[in-house]
Amino acid sequence: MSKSLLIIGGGGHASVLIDILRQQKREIVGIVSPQAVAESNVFEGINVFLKDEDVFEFDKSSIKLVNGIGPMPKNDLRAIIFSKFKAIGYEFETVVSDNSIISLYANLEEGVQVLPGAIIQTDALIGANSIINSGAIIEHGCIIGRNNHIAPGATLSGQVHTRESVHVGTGASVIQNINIERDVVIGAGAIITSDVEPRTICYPARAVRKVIK
Ligand code: JB2
Repeated sequence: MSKSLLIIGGGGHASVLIDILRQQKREIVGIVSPQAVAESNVFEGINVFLKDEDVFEFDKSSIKLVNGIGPMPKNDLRAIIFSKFKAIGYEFETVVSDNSIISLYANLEEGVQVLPGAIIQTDALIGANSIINSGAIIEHGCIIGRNNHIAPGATLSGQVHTRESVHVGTGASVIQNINIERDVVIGAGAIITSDVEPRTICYPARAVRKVIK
């Protein structure tokens, strides 16, 4: 039987995960959020705990955690939460929307989250604690590192390899066989056609504006 779930974080990303989990009839025992939970009917009726230490009220063997903190460039909180509770012995649930399409021959590591409309093709590997956000496409043979965020609508063509803590922004496109090193941020809408060095920000090309005479 599936274990009950405790959600870490109570913002927009957590609301999307809870919606998926409720549709799958999973039991949610609470949310841990130091700030007030976001205004959304999704959170109605769920117990809220205010401190990360409140997680210890739940036995490691009886629940799984869901990492509801969204990753933001230059903010490691999501990765810190994952490694902190893993080190203590808690497990993280892998959350996969019923409205995503995942090849039978793809592999997802612990704590991966695949949101509605995402497609993950054959032989892709998604590293622990990474998010494949709504409508993103991960083509065949891609290897996605740990703690990545592939934002809504981004497309990674075949055999793209991202290392740890990469953020691919909304609607960005990466052509096939590209290597993206760790801590890279690909800006929303950028088109990547060559390998990217570690700790690089890739800005999208700006449209040149000219008044028509
Ligand atoms: O130390 C903490 C902590 N710090 C902030 N421990 C715990 N347990 N929770 C923490 N939080 C919680 O993170 C706040 O209480 C708040 O509920 C949540 C942050 O919510 P916010 O709506 O600001 O962001 P988000 O993480 O849900 O979503 C971000 O990432 C998504 C992928 C946003 O950028 C979204 O737009 C994006 N879709």
